[in-house]
Amino acid sequence: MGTHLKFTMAGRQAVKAYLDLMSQPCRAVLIFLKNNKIPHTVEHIALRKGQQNTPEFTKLNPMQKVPVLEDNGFVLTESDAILKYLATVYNVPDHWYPKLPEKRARVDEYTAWHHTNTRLHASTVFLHEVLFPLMTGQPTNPAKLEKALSDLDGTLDKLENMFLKRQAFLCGDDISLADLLAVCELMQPLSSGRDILKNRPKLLSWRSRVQSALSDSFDEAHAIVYRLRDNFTAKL
Ligand SMILES: N[C@@H](CCC(=O)N[C@@H](CS)C(=O)NCC(=O)O)C(=O)O
Repeated sequence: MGTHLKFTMAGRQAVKAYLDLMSQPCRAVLIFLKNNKIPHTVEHIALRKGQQNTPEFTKLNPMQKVPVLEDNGFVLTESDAILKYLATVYNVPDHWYPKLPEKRARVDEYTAWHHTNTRLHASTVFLHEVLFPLMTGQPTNPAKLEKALSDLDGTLDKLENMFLKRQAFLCGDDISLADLLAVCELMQPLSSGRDILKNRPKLLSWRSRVQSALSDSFDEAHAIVYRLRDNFTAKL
């Protein structure tokens, strides 16, 4: 560790995050660490090089997935759990993961739903349009993309008509972990130049609010998505 060793004012050692910024949940973790000035170091795990499958990384996370957080020997996987752990251990503003049971339950309600809805459907669009063609050299399968887009539409409807129906952010009047996890997923299809929120004014203004609440850390973490988009659209 040596020069990487850092201590917070409370005497905590800097946490170590294993990340690949092409991964949506990894971006959420990095944005949260930066935004809340939580002392951390980043270990880059390049998924495209299969670095998640090395014996060393497999020992850390037998699931062979990122993100992983290491805090003084305590190893934690799953972005949702990582964010909630960080919010609980560090003195972050309450709006991220409110202590009031009803407010906290609203965040938990969204994050429980998130993985099989927002994450599943936005990432399926990305897989069909960007990742599979890159990996196989085969063009996008239009029928599969169509189905993925239609599933995603159902999720976007629910985000607008349920979560954002009466409030500025997904779980209340201020930004929470829910918005962070959601925005990172909804940005992923932009890698091909596809802005899935284009015709959705309610979600577009939500994204602007989230983006301004996150300030520079949002664009820094998404630089890789913007680069991919620029390369992808230049080829068209
Ligand atoms: N539910 C997990 C998902 C983790 C996950 O699927 N990570 C992907 C990148 S987004 C990964 O590491 N994939 C590598 C692989 O499957 O080989 C979370 O939210 O942290």
